[in-house]
Amino acid sequence: MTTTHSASTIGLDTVADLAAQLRVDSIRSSTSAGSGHPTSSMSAADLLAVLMTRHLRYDWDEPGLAVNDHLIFSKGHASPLLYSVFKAAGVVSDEELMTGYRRFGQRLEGHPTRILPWVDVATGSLGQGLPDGVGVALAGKYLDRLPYRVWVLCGDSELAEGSIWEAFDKASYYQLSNLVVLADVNRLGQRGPTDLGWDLPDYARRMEAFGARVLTVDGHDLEAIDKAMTVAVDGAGDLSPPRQDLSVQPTTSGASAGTPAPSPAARCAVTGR
Ligand SMILES: Cc1ncc(C[n+]2csc(CCOP(=O)(O)OP(=O)(O)O)c2C)c(N)n1
Repeated sequence: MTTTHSASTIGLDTVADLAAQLRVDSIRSSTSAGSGHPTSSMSAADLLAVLMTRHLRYDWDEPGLAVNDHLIFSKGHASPLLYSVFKAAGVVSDEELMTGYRRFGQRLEGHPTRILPWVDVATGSLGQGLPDGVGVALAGKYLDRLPYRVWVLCGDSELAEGSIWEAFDKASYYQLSNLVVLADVNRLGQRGPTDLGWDLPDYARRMEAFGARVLTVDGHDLEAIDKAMTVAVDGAGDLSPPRQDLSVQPTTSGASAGTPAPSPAARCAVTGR
C-alpha cells in the first residue's frame, strides 16, 4: 500500500481518529506482551498521526526508495507507537502486533532494529537516534543530494543526553534544513519529573543557542502541529545554498512516563512564540 499523502488529502477529523487508533494499538500490543512503554507512546501519538498522514513522504511499498523520508524514533522505547504506525500504514498486521511485540525471536523487538525494513537505525539507547539522524540528513543534503527529509522523535528526558546537543551543534553548523526534531516534552522521564519540566521557553532558548529554529506548539493540537510541521519543512529539499537553519519542533504533550504504567489523562501546556 502506498501511503504517501499530500497535505490536503486527509482531514483533521480522520487524523484524530488515527491518533486514537495509534494510542489504542500501543496499549493493546504492550498489554499483550505484559511489558513495554505504552505511556511514552501516548504522548507522541498526535504528532505521529499528523506526520504520517500529512507530511511524511514515504512509499511503504518500497522502503528502500532513495527519496523516501526517514523516520527515526530516537526515543526508541516508544516502539509500541512506531509499530502502531506501521500497522496503520498496512505493513504490519494486527495479528503480528498482538502476538509478536516483545516476543522472543520475533521482529517487533522492544526497541526498533533494522530487521524491520522501515527502520533505518536501531535505537533505544537514549541520545543516539538524533546523532544518527544528523548523519542521515548530512548524507541526503551533501553526499546523495536527495530531497528527503529526516524526522527524529526525541523524549524530553532524553534531551539530558550530551550527545543530543552535539547533534544540534553539528546540524546547525551544516545547516541541515532537511532535519526536523520533534521534542516530545511530556515533563516526565522514567523515574519522575525532568529537570526542566514543562519549561518550554527554556528548552527553546537552549536549542536556539545551538542554532536551531524552534517552533513551540501544544503537542495535542492537531492543527497547530500541522502548521508547525509545514513551517519546519519549508526549506527542506532545497539543495541550493541553504536557506534556513535546522528546524526544531518542541511540543508540549500529554503527561506520560517512560514506565509501563497505565497512561494518565493527557494534560497540555500551550505556549506561543
Ligand atoms: C542511555 C539510556 N539511559 C537510560 C535508558 C533507560 N530509559 C528508558 S526510557 C527512559 C526515560 C525516557 O524519558 P523521555 O525521554 O522523557 O521519554 P518519555 O518516555 O517520557 O516519552 C529511560 C531513562 C535508556 N534507554 N538509554
